Amino acid sequence: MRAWAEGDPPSDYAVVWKPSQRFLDSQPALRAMFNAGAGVDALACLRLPKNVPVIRLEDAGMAEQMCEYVLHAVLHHYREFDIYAAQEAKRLWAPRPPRRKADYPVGILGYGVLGQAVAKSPISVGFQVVAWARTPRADAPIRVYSGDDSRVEFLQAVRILVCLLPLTPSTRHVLNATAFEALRRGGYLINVARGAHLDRDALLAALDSGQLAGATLDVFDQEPIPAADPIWKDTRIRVTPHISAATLRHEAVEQIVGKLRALERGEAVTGVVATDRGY
Ligand code: OXD
Repeated sequence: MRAWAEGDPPSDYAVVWKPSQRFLDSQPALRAMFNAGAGVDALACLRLPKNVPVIRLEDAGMAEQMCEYVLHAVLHHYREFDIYAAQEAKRLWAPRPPRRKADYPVGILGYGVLGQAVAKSPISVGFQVVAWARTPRADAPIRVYSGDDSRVEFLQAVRILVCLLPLTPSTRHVLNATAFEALRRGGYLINVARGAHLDRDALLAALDSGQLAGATLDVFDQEPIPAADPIWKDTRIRVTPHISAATLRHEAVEQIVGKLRALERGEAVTGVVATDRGY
């Protein structure tokens, strides 16, 4: 195994993260390519070697981190910790009336490996959770709305919306004015997928009108966010630097090695990207 350098002989397998076209063009003998993350959207604009399976990471330690991040964001909003932090800064002792979890149903947009794991954590502390997926999930333990026709119905059932969709041409700007309008009033957005899922102007308009009460964003169109971006100062939006679920070296290597061995034995592996679908 080696770190690729220009002029190296072709490899049988590659582990990539946002590879260059130059690298791909220099690999005529690949048997499979492993993506060192869950999202494969960075590959979409590249010319990939033909008939070479692209295999993405599945969980590999990301689900647990995602659960922690989302549960923290849900509770932070629900328990109004931003308001208490502002009160503390003013030495203000002012308990607020308790909220009811029944008024804060959580919706998971995207019910893949990570979505299914993340759905469990708000349930464990008493929230109602529903999900939306492209295809029906008959055996899911929660209600899963499926297909484009049911997306508005799903959003109408939700106050806290968590985006975990893969980024494809059909999910770009899926977090838009129509989606925010459909949520229960005073909704809350948590985006841990990709910045391009979000129509930022629509988010700001929904925050201004009160349709949304706030947002926690971990992903952005441009990362890092430029220092001059007004989002840093918008107290309605909590910003983190794409840390909701990092690729963990040990877990990722273990998964890739396991799949590589399976491929060498001629066995099928999971996590193979359907390039027509984009994830
Ligand atoms: C991923 C990511 O796709 O880290 O794994 O965003």
